[in-house]
Amino acid sequence: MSGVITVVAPVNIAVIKYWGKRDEELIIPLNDSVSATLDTNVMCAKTSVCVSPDFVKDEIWLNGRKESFTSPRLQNCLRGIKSRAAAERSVDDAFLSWKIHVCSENNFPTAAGLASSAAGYACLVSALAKLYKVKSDVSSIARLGSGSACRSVYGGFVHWHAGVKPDGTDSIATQIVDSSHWPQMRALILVVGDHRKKVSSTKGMKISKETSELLQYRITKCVPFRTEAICQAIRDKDFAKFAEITMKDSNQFHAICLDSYPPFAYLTATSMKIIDFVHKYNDICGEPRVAYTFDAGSNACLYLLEDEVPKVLGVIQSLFPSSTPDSFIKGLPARVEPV
Ligand code: 2P0
Repeated sequence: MSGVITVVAPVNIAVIKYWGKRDEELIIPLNDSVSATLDTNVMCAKTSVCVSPDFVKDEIWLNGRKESFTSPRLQNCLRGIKSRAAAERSVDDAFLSWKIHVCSENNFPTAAGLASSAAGYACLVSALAKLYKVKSDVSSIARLGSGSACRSVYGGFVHWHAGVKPDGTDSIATQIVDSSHWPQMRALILVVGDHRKKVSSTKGMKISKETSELLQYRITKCVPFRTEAICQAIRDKDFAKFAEITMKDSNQFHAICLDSYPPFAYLTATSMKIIDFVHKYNDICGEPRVAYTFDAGSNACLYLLEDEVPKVLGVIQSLFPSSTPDSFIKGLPARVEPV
């Protein structure tokens, strides 16, 4: 049996959202996106892999439950890594032919808009890359598992380039800056609900692509400029600019969900209360000090600088008296690291 390889990978939270696919099967997006990868010890997936000539079939356990290995996304990731390993001649043919056992777990709710698939597939592909000694960039392989997973392969702030090639080989993630670049940056996740979302991201993107005129406007007229501007704001550590673009992009993504036909909504009354609070807080400060962003779920991610955290937490606790320490998850940009 090979040694057991264990890797942890954190979630990433997009500030320029990925929404819509150019190619459904290869998971190639319609637009570029930008995210921050959170700290490994707050919200992460942990995956162990090993191969053996004694294993009779490929098997996977997710959060302690045995699952089917037949998922095309899972198969594509394994095939992608193995063919890369064969091209790089990093392991011998016998090793490549052995069956694999995978064991993966999350330390946060699955499928509630908390980017569980991003961390899960980034972790799986990073673990496989280590097992098969693949040295080249594997973000395009993580992408085959779940689009946003390609961004969790790197730490710090990350840019996923949509690419133009039909085979998706240029649809890869690159690091904008590493986690040491903006050490004051914090992400605060406000857990509004951990129920499973009604419309999956995959299904929602498909409906939006087919029906939303706003989506067409967004990918041509907004995202290219916003992406360039937010990358610059990150390099310049210009929080006000970063916050404005982040909030506008989240709002536009949720507007597209409503512009889809039939429409769907991920934001709840509590999410809207958080949006109102952030704008009032920023108005009182006279400049953006906090930015909200919401993925395909009701949970908020607030980006803010370290100094602001105690003040913001105090106001949130008074606005939501029933909140407990478990309602908050604090993180900061970090790297993917093997344990
Ligand atoms: C993002 N989301 O950029 C956006 C914002 C949700 C809203 O990436 O179909 O789970 O597996 O590629 O990656 C969620 O989409 O979807 C997502 P698939 P994925 O983070």
